[in-house]
Amino acid sequence: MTAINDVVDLSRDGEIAVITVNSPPVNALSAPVRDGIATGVTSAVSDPDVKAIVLICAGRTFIAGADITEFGKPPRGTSLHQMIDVIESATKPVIAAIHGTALGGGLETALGAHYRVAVPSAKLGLPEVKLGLLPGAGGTQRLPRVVGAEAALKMVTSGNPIGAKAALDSGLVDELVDEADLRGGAIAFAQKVVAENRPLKKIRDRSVTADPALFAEFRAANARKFRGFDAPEANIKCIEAAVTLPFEGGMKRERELFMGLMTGTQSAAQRHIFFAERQAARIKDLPEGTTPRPIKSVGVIGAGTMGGGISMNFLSAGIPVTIVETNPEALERGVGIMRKNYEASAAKGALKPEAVEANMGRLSPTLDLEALKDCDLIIEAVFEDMAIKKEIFAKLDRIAKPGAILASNTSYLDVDEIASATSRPQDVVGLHFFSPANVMKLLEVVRGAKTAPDVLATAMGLAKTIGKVAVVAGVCFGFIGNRMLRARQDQAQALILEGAMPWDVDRVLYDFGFPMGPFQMADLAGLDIGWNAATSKGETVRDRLCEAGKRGQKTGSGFYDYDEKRNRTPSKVAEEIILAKSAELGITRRQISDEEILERCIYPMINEGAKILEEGIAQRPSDIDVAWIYGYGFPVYRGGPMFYGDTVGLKAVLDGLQKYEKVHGSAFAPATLLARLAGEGKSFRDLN
Ligand code: 3H9
Repeated sequence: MTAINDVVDLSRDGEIAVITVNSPPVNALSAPVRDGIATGVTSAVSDPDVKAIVLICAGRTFIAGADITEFGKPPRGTSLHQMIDVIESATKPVIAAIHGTALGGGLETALGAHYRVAVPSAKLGLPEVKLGLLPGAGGTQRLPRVVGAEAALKMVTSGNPIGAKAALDSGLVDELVDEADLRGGAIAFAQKVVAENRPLKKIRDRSVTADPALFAEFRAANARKFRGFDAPEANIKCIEAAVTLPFEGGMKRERELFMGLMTGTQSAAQRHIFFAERQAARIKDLPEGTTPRPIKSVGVIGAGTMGGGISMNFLSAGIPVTIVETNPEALERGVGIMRKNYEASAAKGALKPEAVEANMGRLSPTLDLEALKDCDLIIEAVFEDMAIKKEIFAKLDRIAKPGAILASNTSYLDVDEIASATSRPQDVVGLHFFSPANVMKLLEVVRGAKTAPDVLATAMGLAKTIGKVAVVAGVCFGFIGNRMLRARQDQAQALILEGAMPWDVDRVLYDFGFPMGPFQMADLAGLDIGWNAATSKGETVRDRLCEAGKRGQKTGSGFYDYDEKRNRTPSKVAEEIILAKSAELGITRRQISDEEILERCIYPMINEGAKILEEGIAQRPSDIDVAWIYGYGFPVYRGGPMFYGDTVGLKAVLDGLQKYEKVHGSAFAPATLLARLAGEGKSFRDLN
């Protein structure tokens, strides 16, 4: 074996040269990897004893893409295009041997090869769209030439990989080889190619056609999903180019569109989130070598919407759950809803039919809290009431086995006070799931003053097991997400009393990229959350809507009126209530611009985020971004509130806050940290 450089080796197996990339963790195409592959191929081609070349990777995966950390830096070494050209124009067959994930530039590399073999568990995809990009090394031109324009459109715009079997069926992979022996299988395949004197198949020489209507139909069918994003449209244009232009023309178009995305703010935001999400899993002051506690069984208290959704996460991950309720009807209802949710997923094809019973079979419903005595983790998901929570935790302290983790799903309450009801505050942690808990990806892990390091490590590991993105938060009212949400809600309420209408505020935030505005969200959640008919004083617009029986979508009206199909129209009654309330408060209503609506909703959130950082509630600005993207639908192409603040410029945010502070007072008083960073010409990203 010859080492070409630190990350690429060249070896021989009879007449077959084997180029092995070994660049952990994911064999990304850094400059040394590109140089090494190009040199390896060139040297194998010039070796008269070599008849074919296998390109394979060591470690957990085939090449998982371009090296994202190189983006935005000056180019070094062999470019990806040059490297793929060397492979494709090799005069001896090159066979890519794929395991793990061949993604992005990795799949583009494999598409440059003349043949591809894969193990059955391999996955192949072009995920660039998820980074706000498009496959910029020929992927958009070569993929459709193999799998057809329609399948290519789906792959590049969703970014989702396909399995090896589907890749074989579509011609993307030529042969599946034994899972346990990729190298042996690839070499045997190469020998076959040589023995049969198979041609050097260059994908670039193929052509692809498509019904011209395909593209318009595809755009129309996905308009909602692609709303606000630049990358899907650029990807579609590239596939269009593949069917309308010769290969070189298509490559040129791909390059232009790639550069447009690469230099834009959306891709910068989406790449920020890629790394932020991974960064969030790291707890800064966790002692090295902290071992998580094993979690083999989970108890959930409360079979309501949250308790049911939380349970589903563990059941789906193969972890048995004991769910406890106080009355049989509520238990039966809760369990029934979980089953229905699983059945709905199976009907949509998102879940294998047999998984419904397998998942439900792991659930033990009970009315007896004592049944939790053997659980490794117990999550309380009852009503937001401190007295009730403390009573439950005192009971758990008596029931739970030593070392069990006791968690609360509280969204606002003081986790330290809850922990004080037990004799083991070190085992208590907040696990704040977001509704619907089986769907939303965020998990806020609330760290109490006494929470043990191994409890935190367990929570972070468990989040990964159940497919969540975890963000650590300290104890304060509303933690990271809801505390910032409140800053926005306060402004939304103020704006409708000053002159805007709920539908104006909703439209501005929808256009910004949120899936819905605050009033639509309130109608969806139910206006009567936290409202009490007996004690209502009709102080807020919301109180009055509730008093008028308008409690949101479930009653057919709230801020909006809803028809049977849940189409909404602005509510006249809501409008009258708002106008009356403004008059009572002596407010002369005025025209409020969209710009003001946006700034007054978003800047206080950024400011609150700065306070959260100052107080050490969040570890880093990027954690706040992750929380808002995965828990509240902040548009990922804006990178989260803190990244957005950086994009606008902290000086501009500070100026905006000061301008509104003069008129509206202390709600806009700038955080010290924000003022300091703005004064120093810095950004939040300098703190990450
Ligand atoms: C592209 O290819 C552009 C081209 O079309 C054209 C250019 C001209 N680069 O996710 P994990 C790091 S765009 C650099 O925890 P997993 C990651 O940050 C690229 N680093 O593991 C992490 O580092 P750390 C298209 C990368 O097993 C570590 O590897 N490709 C890259 O859960 C482990 O990652 C993609 O978008 C990279 N490309 O999942 C694929 N990828 O340990 C992106 C990962 O310091 N990657 N790292 O935190 C993935 O989807 C997942 O990482 C993968 C493994 C599925 C591969």
